[in-house]
Amino acid sequence: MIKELISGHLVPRESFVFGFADLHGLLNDKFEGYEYGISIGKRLDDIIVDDIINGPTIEYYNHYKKINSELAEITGNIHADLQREGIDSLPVEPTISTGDDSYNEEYLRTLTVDISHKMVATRAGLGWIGKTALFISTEFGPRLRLVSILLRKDPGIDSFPVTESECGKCNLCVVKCPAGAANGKLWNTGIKREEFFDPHKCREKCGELAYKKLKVDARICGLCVSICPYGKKFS
Ligand code: B12
Repeated sequence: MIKELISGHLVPRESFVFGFADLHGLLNDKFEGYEYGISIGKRLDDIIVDDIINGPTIEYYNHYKKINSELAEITGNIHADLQREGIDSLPVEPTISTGDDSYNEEYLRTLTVDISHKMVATRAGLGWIGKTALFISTEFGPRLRLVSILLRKDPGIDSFPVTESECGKCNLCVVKCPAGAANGKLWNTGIKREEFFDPHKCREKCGELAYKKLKVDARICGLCVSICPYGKKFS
């Protein structure tokens, strides 16, 4: 029943992936009682992503802002439908913005928010984490934006969590990263982000490129998204 309810909001259906995650022991106390999640990913436009191979473009910047609002609207609508069915849920924003209270010193120090959409996605069995810390979906590679909805009750999990990387020896994103943020180590659920990827180096370079190329105050690059062969495979 929940599957049909969600599917009804994902139009066109082929541009989306979704799955259910068991999050026991993975969320902090703020989310007490929420032990499950829905992960939703919306495919990015291939022409726009192919075009950022030499740096961010204004089309990419506008595209990701548009998908963020679309995903926020979709999760809001799913949440409302679930409430009507008596199912308690909590939609999580696609990203944070400068106007957000969580955009504070703690965030700037850790570059970590309360809910990692990538973690919900791996738990939902939708893919793994690549060498530049992107979520690589089995359907669209890293060419997607993610969002999550937390639930108190099991929605009917029918997949297995992914626990390790499938990037193997591929190092294309590591070499292409203009920040030199990754060291090539493979991800698994026991490794911390900082052991294979420096988010501060990435953020600094994203800010630099956004200003230089687009004259905007934003953190945007996307070269790792564009170069990944898993994404290209489907374009
Ligand atoms: C902080 C942040 C950044 C920071 C830091 C990036 C980073 N890689 O950590 C900065 C500003 C640099 C950044 C940049 C970008 N970001 Co950003 N960012 C976020 C944000 C807001 C929070 C992520 C966070 O809290 N990280 C903390 C760490 C600890 O968690 P994590 O990296 O999400 O996931 C780790 C753990 O969860 C763990 N893990 C995964 N599964 C499991 C399972 C278990 C059991 C355990 C224990 C652990 C575990 O492995 C992961 C890697 O170490 C998310 C939105 C969100 N709420 O998730 C978007 C998000 C990660 N960003 C995204 C994107 C697209 C980008 C950019 C490409 C932006 C751009 N347009 O150019 C760049 C490229 C970044 C890159 N190569 O990673 C997408 C990623 C999509 C994808 N395919 O992966 C997200 C999910 C936004 C979205 N709604 O889609 N970002």
